[in-house]
Amino acid sequence: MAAVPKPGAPIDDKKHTFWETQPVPQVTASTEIREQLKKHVLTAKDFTGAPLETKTVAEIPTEPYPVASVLEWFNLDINNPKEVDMLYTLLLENYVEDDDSLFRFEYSRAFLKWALTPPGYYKDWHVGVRKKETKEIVAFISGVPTNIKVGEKTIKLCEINFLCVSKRLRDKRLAPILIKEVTRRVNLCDIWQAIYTAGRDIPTPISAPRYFHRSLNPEKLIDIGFSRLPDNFTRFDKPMEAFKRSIALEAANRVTLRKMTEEDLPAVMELLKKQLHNSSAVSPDFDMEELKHWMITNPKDQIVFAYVKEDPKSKMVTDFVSFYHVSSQVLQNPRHNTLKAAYCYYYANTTVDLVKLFNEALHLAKDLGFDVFNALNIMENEKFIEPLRFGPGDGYLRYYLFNWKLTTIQCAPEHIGVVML
Ligand code: MYA
Repeated sequence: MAAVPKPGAPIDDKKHTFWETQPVPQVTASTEIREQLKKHVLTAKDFTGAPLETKTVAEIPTEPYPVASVLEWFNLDINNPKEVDMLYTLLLENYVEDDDSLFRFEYSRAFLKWALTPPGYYKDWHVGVRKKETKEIVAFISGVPTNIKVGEKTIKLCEINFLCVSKRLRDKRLAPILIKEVTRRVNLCDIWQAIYTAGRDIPTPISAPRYFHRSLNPEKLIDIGFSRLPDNFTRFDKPMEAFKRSIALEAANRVTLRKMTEEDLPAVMELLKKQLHNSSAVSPDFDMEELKHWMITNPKDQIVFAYVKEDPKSKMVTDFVSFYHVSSQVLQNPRHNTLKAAYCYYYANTTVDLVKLFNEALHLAKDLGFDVFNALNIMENEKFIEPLRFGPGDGYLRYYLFNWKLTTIQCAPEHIGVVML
C-alpha cells in the first residue's frame, strides 16, 4: 500500500467528485493548529468539535435513490443463513485485498452475523444491491448503531463497514449510490453522524494509524509472502531455524489469565471506561448489553477471545485483554489457503504492564493456532508494539467521521480509542 501522508499533511490532489459534495472536512489541520497542540498534553475536551450540517428527518427523501434499471435494492436478512451465505460469498470473492493481490479478507459467516447484529441493530441498514433478474447480490454496505464518545460528547452514530462492489461492476460510481442510500436510511432514524475506516485516502481522515504485525508462525508467513526472512539471517547455516529462535515468545514472566465470562462484564466495563475515555478523540461508550455482545461470543464460532486477570485473594478483575479473528485467503500459494490472523481488540490494565499483558495474549493466540497478531498503533499500543517485536506493515488504516469536524480536525493515532472490525 502506498505511503500515507502524515495526519495534517495536505491530502492528495485528486478530485473527489463525490466526497466533495458530502458533509466531511475538506481540509486538514493547519500547521499552526498542529504546533499549538504539540505544546500541551491533549485530553478529550481538546477534540470534541461539532457537526458540519444540521438537518431534520422531514428533509430526508422517503424513497430509495435510483439504481441502474437492471438492479434493485434489497435488505439483506442477516438471520437467514442463505442470505448470510450470499454476503459471505460476495465478500470472499470481492472484498479488500492487499496491493499485490496476495491476500483477501475472509470474514466468516459467524463473524458477519455477529458484526451486523449488535443490540438495537436496524435491519434496513444492511443494504444490498442485486440483479433484478437472477437475484444475485452484486454490492453491499452495512451500518450498525453505536454510541461513540467524540471528545467529551457522546453521540449516537452509525458504524459503516463491509462496503463492497462486485469486481465486475467496479468504477461505475455504484459506491457513492450505496453510501448515499445508507446515509438516507440512517438519517431517517434521526442519526446524523457515522464512523468508518478505509485503506484509501479520501477527504478527510481524522487519523491514519499504521498496522504492525507480530509473527507467530514465521515459516508460514515467509512461505506465503506475508513477511520476509531478514537479510542478516541468510549468513546462518539454518536461517529459518535461527530466525524462529530469535523471535520466540518470551517464556518468562507469564501472567495467569482466565477466559472472560458474563459475570466479569461490570468490572471490565469500569476498567475499559477508565482506560479509554480521558485522552481519546473517539472511543466507544458501550452499555452493558453492547459490551456483552462484543466480548462474549460462542467459543465454537472462533470470533472474539477475551481474557481477564483476577486478583487471587480478592477475586477482583484487575486487567483485561481481547483479540478477534479474521482470516485472509492466501491467493497465490500452492501450500496454504488461509492466513489465520488475530487482531488486537479492547484491553485495560491496572496491575500488569501492557508488555506483559500482550506477551500473554501472544502466547494465547499462538496456542489457538493464529499465524500472526496484528495491531494498529492506536490507543496505548505503542507501549507494547516495539518491545514485543511487532514489525511495521505496509498498510495504514484511515479513520473517518461523517458530518463531524473535530476541533483539531485531526488527531494522532494514540488518540483513537475505537477498534473497527
Ligand atoms: S472500507 C472497505 C471498502 N471495501 C473494499 O475496499 C472492498 C474492495 N473494493 C470495492 O468493493 C470497491 O472498490 C469499492 C468502491 C466499493 C470500495 N470508502 O463505485 P465507484 C469512493 C469511501 O466508481 P468502486 C468500508 O467498508 C471513491 O473515492 N469511499 O468505485 C468503509 C470515489 O469517490 P470520489 C470510497 O471502486 C466504507 C467513488 O467511491 C471507498 O467501483 C465507508 C468511486 O466510486 C471507500 N472504501 O467501488 C463508506 N472506495 O470520486 C463511507 C472508493 O469522491 C461511509 N470510494 O473520490 C460514509 C458514511 C455513511 C453513513 C452516514 C450516516 C449519517
